[in-house]
Amino acid sequence: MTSPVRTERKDDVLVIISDNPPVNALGAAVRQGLSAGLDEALADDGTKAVVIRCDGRTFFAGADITEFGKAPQQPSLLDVIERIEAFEKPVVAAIHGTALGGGCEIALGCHYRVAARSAKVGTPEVKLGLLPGGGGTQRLPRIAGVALALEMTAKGDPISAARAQEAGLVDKVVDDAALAEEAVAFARQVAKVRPLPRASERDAAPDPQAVEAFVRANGRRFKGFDAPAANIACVVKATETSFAEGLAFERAEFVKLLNGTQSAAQRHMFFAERQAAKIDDLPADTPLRRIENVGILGAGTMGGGIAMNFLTRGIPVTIVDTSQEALDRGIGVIRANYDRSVKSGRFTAVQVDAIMARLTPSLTMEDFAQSDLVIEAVYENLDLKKQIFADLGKIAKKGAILATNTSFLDVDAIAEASGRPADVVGMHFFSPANVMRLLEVVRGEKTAADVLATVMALGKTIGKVPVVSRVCFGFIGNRIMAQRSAPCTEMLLDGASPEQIDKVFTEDMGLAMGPYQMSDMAGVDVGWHRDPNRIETIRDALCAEGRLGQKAKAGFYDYDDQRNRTPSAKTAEIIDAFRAKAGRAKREVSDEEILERAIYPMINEGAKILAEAVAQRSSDIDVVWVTGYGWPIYTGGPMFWANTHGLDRIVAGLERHGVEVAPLLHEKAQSGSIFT
Ligand code: 3H9
Repeated sequence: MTSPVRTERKDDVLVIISDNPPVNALGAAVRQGLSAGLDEALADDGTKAVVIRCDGRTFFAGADITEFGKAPQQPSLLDVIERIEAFEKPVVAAIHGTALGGGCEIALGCHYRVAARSAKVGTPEVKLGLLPGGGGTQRLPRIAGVALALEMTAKGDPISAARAQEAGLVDKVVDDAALAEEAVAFARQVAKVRPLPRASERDAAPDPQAVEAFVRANGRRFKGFDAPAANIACVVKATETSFAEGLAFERAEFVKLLNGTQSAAQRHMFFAERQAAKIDDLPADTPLRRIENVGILGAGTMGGGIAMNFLTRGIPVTIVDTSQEALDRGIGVIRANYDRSVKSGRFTAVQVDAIMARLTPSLTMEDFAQSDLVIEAVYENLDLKKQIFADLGKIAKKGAILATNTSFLDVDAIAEASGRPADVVGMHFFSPANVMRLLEVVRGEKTAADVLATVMALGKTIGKVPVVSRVCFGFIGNRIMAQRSAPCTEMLLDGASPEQIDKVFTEDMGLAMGPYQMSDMAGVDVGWHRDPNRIETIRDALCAEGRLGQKAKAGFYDYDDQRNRTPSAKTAEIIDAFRAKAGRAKREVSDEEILERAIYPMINEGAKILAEAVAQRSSDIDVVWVTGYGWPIYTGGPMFWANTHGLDRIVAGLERHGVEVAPLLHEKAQSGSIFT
């Protein structure tokens, strides 16, 4: 096998070049190639300095994540980095694209770093539940100081070349096109410098205030995660001990994280998100339709949020609603959202004006005649949607894609009504649609291949994580969510409180919200029949009392003016009354029972969704729940969590509570296999 690493001689400078598409991950062959390149530089007296650079779209994007958990191959990344730093001739990193993780650590091991202006450097290992295990936690604070090292390692966001230069992480920033040449020239300039600057030989100044401020500022963000604390501990260690001891500490912490469930879950999600973009029966080269402008029907919260995704990325939007008032209100909300982004520094006022100029409000669907894609975002009513699609089928130009944002209705029925079902697809956004990353792409019976491929690609363009679902009630996400509502109501009647049930979801399982917190946020009256005299459920009773959720400062919980939540005596009274009416006795409900009755059925439904091929793969279900429903990434989504929790345990729990176990779940539990 030919090596992905080659060398080129530029007079007295040896350039070691990696070409390992797509992202120059530092797999064994690359590490061996780098080592061989150093051998060559060492053996040749004519070589006075070395440059390490990469071909393709990026400098090394990190260790090869697919190698984790497999038998280690020599040389290790740590060995290569140590060897670079100890090298007796100057080694210069020439950085373009993104120098990430192990890639950033290679650069830090080099004596000098030259970066292309558009380059970024970062240590995102924390997002994989890890820490930079190639000496990054020890070299970063030595070069850039504790505060930036904490930001980079424990949060994992990359920084620009300019910022890296300011912090001393990069010695020179050059024009992108001139990088290769400039790096060689720089190497030549420093060829005679001795002693060589080695990060490991510098001291890292302690900065307890920075550590304290950082921990305080990020407590909420890090809640539940193991890796941020380990990253922080390693950076602090760098200020307390020798480099060698710090490195040993880093190694031990890295191995601990690597062998833990959280990192396995986060690495699973890394690949799951990328896998979700692939459609099994669709060739990767399926031609795409051009989407240069978008029509959106409905200027409400959903329509407005959807519009922002396109506007922000330079795609013009025509937004239509039935009344001038609704249109004005919707546009006002969009404007206010962008104005907030100006305040936060994300956009300038001039940029926002340019964004808003791409928005064309209209009162007639006829204005969709030239739209490449029309997304319907009106309220959930099948007859209404069918009528709209019948109209759109006539108004939209040939080749336009017609999408519905329905969250549970029959996309096939809507598609048929249009008279051109091949052009129709579901695009299910999640609220707030300008923020939430999930996009469920609902593939109808007759959705054309190029329509599906276009919408998947467009989803990525607007920064979403698109996941394909077949048509069924609620698709992947809401169908699973629906499973928890009936058992939770039953448990309220048995004696659990809304706060106890929510606690199991949030504190124990790590979800962003429990069912009752979510209900209060969305509005207890969503889908309510609106007759205060018709009280058949606990929800009807809450609504009849005006307890409509956060917006009314009362729902399942009570709220103060700052929306702080407290348990409600009134809600408890309503539940007690329902229990008494049903002639049931109040009893203790354990947290374990809540887990078994509320969470296990969600897994059971996931198994049914897989068996019916509504989802292509179990990891797609995980992506839906992590990106759209607040399932914590560190347990890897419901199906990954189920694997780690034990499928046999889940089957036993379901049976204990009289739930019919999905055949696929049963089969897997019995055969000792897992969802893959
Ligand atoms: C590390 O470095 C540990 C060390 O500190 C210590 C070791 C001792 N490995 O994202 P894309 C694949 S941990 C293997 O769609 P983009 C990816 O799966 C690592 N494969 O492209 C996909 O495959 P496919 C720290 C990788 O342009 C393809 O490349 N580094 C790796 O949107 C294209 O990826 C990171 O965490 C990898 N490291 O974004 C950085 N990276 O085509 C992880 C990517 O089969 N990577 N692949 O689906 C990224 O953040 C993005 O890939 C990047 C490009 C920004 C580079």
